[in-house]
Amino acid sequence: MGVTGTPGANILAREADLIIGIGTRYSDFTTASKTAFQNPSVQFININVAEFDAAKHGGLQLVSDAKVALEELAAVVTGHQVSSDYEDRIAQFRTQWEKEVERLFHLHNGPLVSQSEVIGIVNSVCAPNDVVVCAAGSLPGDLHKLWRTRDPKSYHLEYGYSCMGYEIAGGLGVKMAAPDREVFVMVGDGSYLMMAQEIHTCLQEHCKLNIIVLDNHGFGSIGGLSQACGSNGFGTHYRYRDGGQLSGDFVPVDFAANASSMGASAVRARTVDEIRHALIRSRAAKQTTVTVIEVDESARVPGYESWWDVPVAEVSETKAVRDVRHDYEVKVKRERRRLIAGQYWQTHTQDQECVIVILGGTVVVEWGEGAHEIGRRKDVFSGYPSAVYLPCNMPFEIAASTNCEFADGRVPSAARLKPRLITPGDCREEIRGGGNATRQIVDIIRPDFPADKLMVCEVYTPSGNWSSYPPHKHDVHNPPGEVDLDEIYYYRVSHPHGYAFQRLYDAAHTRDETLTAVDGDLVLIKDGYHPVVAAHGYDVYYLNVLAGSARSMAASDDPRYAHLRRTGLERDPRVPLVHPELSLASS
Ligand SMILES: Cc1ncc(C[n+]2csc(CCOP(=O)(O)OP(=O)(O)O)c2C)c(N)n1
Repeated sequence: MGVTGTPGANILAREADLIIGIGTRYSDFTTASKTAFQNPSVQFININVAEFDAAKHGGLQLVSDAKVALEELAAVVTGHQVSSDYEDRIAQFRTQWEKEVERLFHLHNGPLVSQSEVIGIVNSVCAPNDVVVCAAGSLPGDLHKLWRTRDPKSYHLEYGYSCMGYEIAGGLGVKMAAPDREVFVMVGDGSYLMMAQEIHTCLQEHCKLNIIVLDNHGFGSIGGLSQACGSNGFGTHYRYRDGGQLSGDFVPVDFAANASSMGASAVRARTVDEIRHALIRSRAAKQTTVTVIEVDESARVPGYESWWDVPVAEVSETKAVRDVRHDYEVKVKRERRRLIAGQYWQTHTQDQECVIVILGGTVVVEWGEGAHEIGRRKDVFSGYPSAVYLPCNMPFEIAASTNCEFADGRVPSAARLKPRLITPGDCREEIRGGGNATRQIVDIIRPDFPADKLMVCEVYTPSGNWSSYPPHKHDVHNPPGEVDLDEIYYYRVSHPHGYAFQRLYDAAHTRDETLTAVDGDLVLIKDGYHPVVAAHGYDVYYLNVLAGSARSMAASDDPRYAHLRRTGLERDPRVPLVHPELSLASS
């Protein structure tokens, strides 16, 4: 499953309410960059010999040998049966996938063959206990999807670090460990160019390898990612530099001649039949052979029901990049770090001070001075917050008493201050503005709080009202009038259809843009003015975390709008939107 998984596996993982991880490190591939498990109440049981991996996703940790744990679990679930619909669905996914593999193995791609066709041929030429070895590029993902393993020790893939150059050296190691097995090394042309010289050692040690070089004239996988990021595969082809750009003809590399020069017997094969015959001869040969196959870079094995977090440039003059960035911003929001009732998260403030603001639910926080149960509101719209301030160098644990959500705000700090609990009763309320600029502020960490840099508050803006208004900025250190603070706005909106607009512009009028903020969005303000308005019909909450040149919230208004501070308008009677006592009522 995951980035290199099949559609059925990914759909089932997305919906599953229980994941049993057996020996998995929950890597970026496996978890589709933390987006693979979307069921809001999914739970994890992690069987692993490494505590570090067993703790991932806040899972129930079964630090154990997999076989022992599974035997014990099997006894516990004896008699449990999933529904026949679920079984049928799995069977259907499996049949559909078998068809897809057959399609990819027989693409009849031309004039060059596809990589998937080559994998199909190698798989069919291999005997069940032959070993396939690979490490980096597009091959490992394609092999994960397509290769049909028939013996537990016949699939040797270096997924851990995807280290280019491992392939031939790794194949040599496999052959030394299992001299009776035929070893098929599949290697991209990029990886081959990094470390082909171990062919020489194979000859020296009489270790026979079947090496298959798939030549797509460059870094096909990176080129594909670059294209997916709107960047057109820049610099990923082996092309001559031409007029400043790498846009000339392909640089011809004779891989067969290179391999022959080290004593291997080497052939080039182009068609499906030539490749099959070459591999059959290679398998029967006594010494290392290299089969060089030119493949069509554009005939890629697709991804299925999955996503990989490959960040896209935030600012670009290229429309394609801007379009892909838009899509990226939508998808990256599916990345989840969750804590549901009974789970816990152990972490450390390291070289930062930290505020944990409980957005909803109840947790037990512990930092070495006993356990503290905090959090009484159901969500941000139903009460005042509870929070914890933690200085640098502080290990701490958060255990969820109920399903919960919390914000973790941090800023670099070396100050050795005291941890502190902040209860709803410690928070101070302020109503700012009048008319349709009335909003409610709930201060959590004010400038006079004994923290190093952090300042934190929540702001409730009723539907249709303006907030952070008149527009103000805090980007120069000029106390007491203004100090230089960075600030985040973390938005929650009372309904999934709701939204706010936030205008970001600077005093020099070089930048002026308006963002649409929806539930869960986070906006970072480094400088300039940043007023907000809540769409009619939807109350808007944002959490502000600020830090900068002073423990002060001093800011300067945009002079054009400064007079609006004194309109004399009546307070909007809807404010306060949230009452401290609500937190108790909803506990
Ligand atoms: C030592 C090392 N350097 C860089 C990378 C990043 N990287 C991953 S795949 C790749 C290109 C691989 O090219 P090739 O072997 O031709 O395989 P293809 O992508 O064409 O399938 C690069 C540069 C890596 N995995 N390992």
